[in-house]
Order: sequence, then C-alpha cells, then structure tokens
Amino acid sequence: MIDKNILLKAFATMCISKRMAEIYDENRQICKYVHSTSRGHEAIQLAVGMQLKECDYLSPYYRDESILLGLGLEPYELMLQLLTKKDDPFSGGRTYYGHPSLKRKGFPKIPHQSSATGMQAIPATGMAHGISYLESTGLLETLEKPVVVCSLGDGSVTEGEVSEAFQMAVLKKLPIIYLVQDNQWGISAFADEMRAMDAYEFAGGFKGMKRMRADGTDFIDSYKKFGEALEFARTKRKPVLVHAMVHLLGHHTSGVRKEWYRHDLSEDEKDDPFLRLRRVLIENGVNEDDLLKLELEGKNKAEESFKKAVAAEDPEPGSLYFHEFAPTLVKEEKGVRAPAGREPIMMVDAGLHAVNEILRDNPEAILYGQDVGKRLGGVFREAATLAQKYGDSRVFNTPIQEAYIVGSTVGMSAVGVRPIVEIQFADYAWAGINQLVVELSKSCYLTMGKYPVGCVIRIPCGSYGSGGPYHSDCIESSLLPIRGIKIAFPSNAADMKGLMKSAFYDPNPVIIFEHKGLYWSKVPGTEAAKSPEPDDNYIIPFGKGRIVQNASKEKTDSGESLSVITYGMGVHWALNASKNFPGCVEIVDLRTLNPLDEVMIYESVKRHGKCIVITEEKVMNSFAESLAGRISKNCFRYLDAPVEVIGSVNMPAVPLNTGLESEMLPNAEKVAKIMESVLGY
Ligand SMILES: Cc1ncc(C[n+]2csc(CCOP(=O)(O)OP(=O)(O)O)c2C)c(N)n1
Repeated sequence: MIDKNILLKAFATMCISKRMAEIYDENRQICKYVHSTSRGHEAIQLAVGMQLKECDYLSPYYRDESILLGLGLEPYELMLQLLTKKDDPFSGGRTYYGHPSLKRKGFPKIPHQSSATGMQAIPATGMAHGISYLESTGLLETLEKPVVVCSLGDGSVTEGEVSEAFQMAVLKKLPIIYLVQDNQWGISAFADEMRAMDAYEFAGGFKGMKRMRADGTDFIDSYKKFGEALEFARTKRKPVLVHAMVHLLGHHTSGVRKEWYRHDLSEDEKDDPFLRLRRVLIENGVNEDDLLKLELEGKNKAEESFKKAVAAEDPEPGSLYFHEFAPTLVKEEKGVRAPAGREPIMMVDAGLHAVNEILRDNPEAILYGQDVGKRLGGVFREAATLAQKYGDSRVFNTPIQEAYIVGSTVGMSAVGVRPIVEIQFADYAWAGINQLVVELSKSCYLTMGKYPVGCVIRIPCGSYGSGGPYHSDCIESSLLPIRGIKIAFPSNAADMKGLMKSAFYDPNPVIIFEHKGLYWSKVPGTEAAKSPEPDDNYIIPFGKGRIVQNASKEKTDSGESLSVITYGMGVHWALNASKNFPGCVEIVDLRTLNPLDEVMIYESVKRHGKCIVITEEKVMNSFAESLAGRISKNCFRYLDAPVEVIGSVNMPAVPLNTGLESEMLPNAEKVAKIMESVLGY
C-alpha cells in the first residue's frame, strides 16, 4: 500500500488543479490565451510528477499541468505563463500555458517544449541517447542514474517521428519512459478514426520496448505502475512504454469546447480521478472534515494565486529582442590561416581534420549521421578514420531518419553532449526540417536563453558532374528565413576548417553547407578551393566575409570596376570569369549567410558603384535576390547600374542529363557575360 501521506499530497494537489481549471473557465475574458488543463488526467500525471528526481529529465506535453504541480511548481508560476506575464519562469510571456522549460535546482530538467504533437519524442530520445553516451564514457556528472520521461497524448503517437524515436530507443537501449495518456480523443477525432491499434499494441512492434498498462484515472495504480517503470528504466537502462487510460474531463483547449461535441462525458465523469482518490482516502480512514479542509485550502491557494498573477506585470516590449541567440565566445579570427610550408589540402580534408581536432579536444563531442561510421566514413569520405580513432559510441551510423538526426541534437545538447551531425545530401534535409523549425530554432528564444541548442549540422549540397535531381540541390534560401539558426557556406579549405571550429564552439544550432563540387576540387576551375591547412587554433567568427580578390586602384578610381557578392561555388565562377577583366572585379566571399557581413557588402558595393550577386540556387525568390534588393536600397545613391543576380534557371529540379544540367547552372562563361554588360553599363 502507498503511504497515506503520498495519497493526501496527491489529493491536495488535485484540489488545486481542479479549482485552477474552474477559475480559468470562470474568467474567460482574462484567460484569453489558448490553454489546456489536465482535468481527467491528474492521477497519472501526479504519479509522474511526484516520483521524478532532480537528476531526471522531462519532456511533457501541453496537457501536463498536473505533472508540473506534482514536481512542486507553484500554481502562481503556471498562471504567470497562462497570462503571459513578465515573470513567467519558463518563457517570459512568450509561449502558451503548460509549455514549461526548467533548469532549477531541486527539479528535473525540462528543455523547450513546442506545441507540435509528438515532436518532443525525438528531442526526448536524444536526451536519453546523450545520457547513455555520457554514462558509457564516465562523463556523467551525477552518480545517480537519470531517466528521461517523454509524455505524449495518444493522438500524437501516430506521428511518423514518434516511430523514429521508438526505433532509436530500442536500437540503442536508452533509459527513457514514453508515457502515453490515452483519452481516445485527438481534438474531435475519436480512436476508431485515428488508429488501428493503441499505443501499447503499436509499441509491441519495437523489439525490446518493455510495455505496461495503467489505469491513469486511479492514483494508486498509476503511482505503482509508473514507479515500476521508473525503477526499470533506472536500473536496466532500457526503454519502457506506459500506456495509461484516462478520460479527458475538461475542454480540449479553451478554444475547442467540450459542449460542442462531447456526448460521452457523463459516463467518463464516473472515473474522475479526484472522486476516485477521495473515495480511497475515505475507505482508508481519512475523515470527511480533513478532506473538506484540503479542498478549501486548494481552492484558496488557486484563487489567491490567480489574483496575484492577474496583477503581475506584463513583459516590456523591449524584451522581444532578448535571446535570439546565446552569446558566442568566438568574436575574432585567431590562429594561423596559412602556416608557412604547408601544402594545400582539399576542402573535404579540411572538414575532416577540423572534426578530428574537435573530437580529440572535446570528449563531449560526438559525430553521427548516415554512413559516417567505421565501414565507410561518410559517402564523401568526409568522416574517414574517425570511428576507428574515437570508437563507435562517438562516431556512428544512424538509421535513415533525418528527423532523428536533426531533432536529437536538442536532447543531446540539453544533457551536455555536443553533437555534430550530418544530412547525407541537402536534397534529403527536408525530412529533418520539421525538427529544425519546430524544436531547434525556437528553443533558445522560447526558454529565455535557458536551452540554446548547441549543434553542428553538416549538409553536403550543390551540383556537379550530373548529380541529378535528388543529389544536387542548394537549399539555403529555404532555411535562411528560419530565425534562430546560423548558416555557413565555405568556399575553400581554410574557411571550412575555421568555420567548422567556430560552429562547434557556438552555443547555437549551426548549419554548414558543404559544396560537393568543391570537396576535392575536381570540377575544372575550382583549384582555389584548396588551401594550405590552417593550424589547430585557427577559427573564424561568424558574420565576417572575406575579400578574395581586390580590384585595382586604377580601375576603381576610373569607375571601371564592380563588386561581386557571392559564396560557395559562386566564388570560383567569379574568380574564373574575372580573368577576362583584369583589375576590374572585387570579389566578396560571404562565408556565413546568417549572420551576414552587411558592412563588408555595402562598403564593397559603394566602392565600385556596380554589383553582381552570384548564387547557385534558382534565382527567383532566392536569398541572392533578396540580398540584391537590400543592396539596391542601402547603396542606392552609389549605384551606377542595376544590381544583377546570377543563378540557376528557375526550374523545379537539376536534370540528370549533362547538357541539361549545364543549361540550368551558372558557370564562368555565363558570369563573364554579365560582368561585361555590367562593366559597360
Ligand atoms: C504537429 C501538430 N499537428 C496538429 C496539431 C493540432 N492539435 C493540437 S492538439 C491535437 C490533438 C492531440 O491529441 P492527443 O495527442 O491525443 O492529446 P490530447 O489533447 O487528447 O491530450 C491536434 C491535432 C498540433 N498541435 N501539432
């Protein structure tokens, strides 16, 4: 039997949460921001909240208010988020009720929680994966055995990404509990419309997943079962799924109200966890007066908290600008870019050597992606030898799961691991973009800086030698509007090494686009992508472009010069094309696209009065086109010709046929033609 004090504590907390839900409903004008409450789910949620330890990690979903109360968070704190107040301890008024993020002594850690159903499964599994790595190498800072709890609604379990998470959890035997609260409803869709099996049955397909069923409306059963699950994950270091049946007694959210479509409620209310626990307490000899006293105390606490929260301050408008990124320590170029006597190396090797030095110097760094492991070392050999040197737990192949590759970095980073991951080709990044947008990019901002996601995502991209429609794309324009991530695009070996280091030491998510055509300088005219290998300390701050070629003073003074603003392969087209116009062409290599060195861009354009922006992407609505617009605006008085943009033809895909490919892409000859016309304008 469970200690009576635990039952009383659970009942007291239920009294509070029940009254909270009532207050929100009674004050709909004040509680105007959308919110969900835990009514009906309290028993299983309190069983979780009351049993987690400080060393544990939690990924709750929007309905888990009673887990948070069970952990010991105050109703007042939750209400500050409900009303988007300045002192909302999770997000400073930025995100919805029941979307916690917590790094507080005495509490389990809770990283950023999005509203996207099921999407926390991958970040949560990434946490367990990171913990498992730290444990295996003796790097874990606590002697305790942390467990990750990922809480999901039953409707969210059919999301494809949940399967990626389950797969990894059983494959790597991770210490994680997936708690599924099954109220059989999505919003208005019922179980029989949404699934052919419940989450317990579904999990049976994942070999190695322990499964348990619990009555989530019965506190005693929930407490025992969740306790067993916790003990299992803590000691066996393996995944377990707890399927808890519940009834949603409140509204789906404040905006989607139960009276519109719930005709089953009178039946469900018989299983109200509050009434069930009350009955149990009476049966166990607690007298009615004591229960009434707890109810009154809960009511008063909820009401006083609400009054205080309503009166609390709103955030300052100026706080909108805080925490776009966590500050990086890399502010200036350091180390030796071209040490005397060093032979030029290929760009692919510069990346490889940079990662090698990172792994050598940082035991918390790991590298994973498709085929980067021992057998191949990357399809471009960009990770060759690393698994041999650092072992399979640090450098490993993943299943073909781009969402996991990208999204797991959120969890890795939350537990103190520093992941470098790889998407095999830019054309396949899309399956991982959901995680990038929903989880990575918003984490620092929506947690007020508590959980920046420190990770490097390497993405080989670009066309050369008939890569065809699914191995050739450049996709930077699709990612640059996503705020909260940084993007680099090196054009040569030295920058590759310096930027890779900088990306790693940056506490934010960084994408490095690596042009496959520059990796080995195999494409004619790309010799300049090789450079002497910088020393181990070489590092380049983000947001600093590089002038790779100056125009002569004479041509500049006589107005016969132009500025090329470009990056990646564009640098090489510009270098080759400019041979036709000696002294006339200054070339700015942007090196990073976010942050962007606008100072260098505008100074260069103003110096020459003419400008061409070169990209490999299709021009229409591209980053290059938008940059050209900004240049036109900022340099308007200095321009002697319209700003030109050169890029690929606006077709949906890069064709496989060699002739069609070259018709589609820019090259040095095409660039030279435009240079000629701009110079002669
Ligand atoms: C990816 C995504 N798709 C759709 C939604 C809209 N939505 C919000 S809640 C919800 C139903 C979720 O049901 P379930 O996971 O069972 O949780 P419950 O609300 O029943 O506790 C939907 C479809 C969303 N938030 N995220």
